[in-house]
Amino acid sequence: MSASFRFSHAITRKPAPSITKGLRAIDIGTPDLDLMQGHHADYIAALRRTGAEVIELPALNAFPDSVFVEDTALCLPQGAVIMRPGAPSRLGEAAEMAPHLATLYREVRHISGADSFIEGGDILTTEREILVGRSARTNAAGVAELKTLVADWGHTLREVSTPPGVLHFKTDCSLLDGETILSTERLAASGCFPGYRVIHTAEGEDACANAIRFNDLVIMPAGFPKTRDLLDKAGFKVVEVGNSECAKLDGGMSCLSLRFTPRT
Ligand code: CIR
Repeated sequence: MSASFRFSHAITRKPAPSITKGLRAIDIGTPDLDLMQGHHADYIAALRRTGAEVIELPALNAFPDSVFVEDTALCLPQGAVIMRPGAPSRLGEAAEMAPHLATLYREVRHISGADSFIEGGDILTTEREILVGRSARTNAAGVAELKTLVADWGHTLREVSTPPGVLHFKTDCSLLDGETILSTERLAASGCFPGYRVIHTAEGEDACANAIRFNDLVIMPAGFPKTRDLLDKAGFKVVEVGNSECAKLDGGMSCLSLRFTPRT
């Protein structure tokens, strides 16, 4: 049982030149497209190193944030659910993803309520449950609709909170294995991980909480040596990938892919 971190497939989307207009909470500089493309290629190479098939979708210049494909869907073994992003400029990205998932899954469901908003970055799937953080992008109606949509697939959903000022729930945490979560202290302090083993990001390194466990690897942003050491010592096989450009747009390792094993 490791469906929450062992995957046969990933989907990514190339960054578009319009990435310079991507959403950001604070402007700390314009992302450099060339550098981002290099980091993106390294990220895809790391995913492929695990033996997974990576489907690379073409850039979508009409959607500046479309490289962050995670926000468009939730991929589960039984099927996929297309999200309704809470950022108005990102709503159309979900429709762009739907046909690709329809070729890979027998069943694709949709968050459809006009008042429902939910982004994949707020969803952490573990072996035992789906945690969804309410945030500025994910509201109660979105969470309730997702809960109903996944119930007959056998999934239990638990609503939690994303800390104020934090973009997504997974900005501050990642799944490391069936029972272990990497989390900032500020998120873990909310008590949202009862029964899990929690490894805290090292002091001053909250910005690396968004990592991914993908098959045998933990892929984390480069430049956080104390947390990297903690993960090494805990026995994880860590790969670092540059994230300086995505970080300017509040993006990290999970945002850049959908990870799944489709049941066809
Ligand atoms: C946004 O604000 O929507 C993008 N600039 C960043 C999205 C990051 N996605 C993620 O954490 N899943």
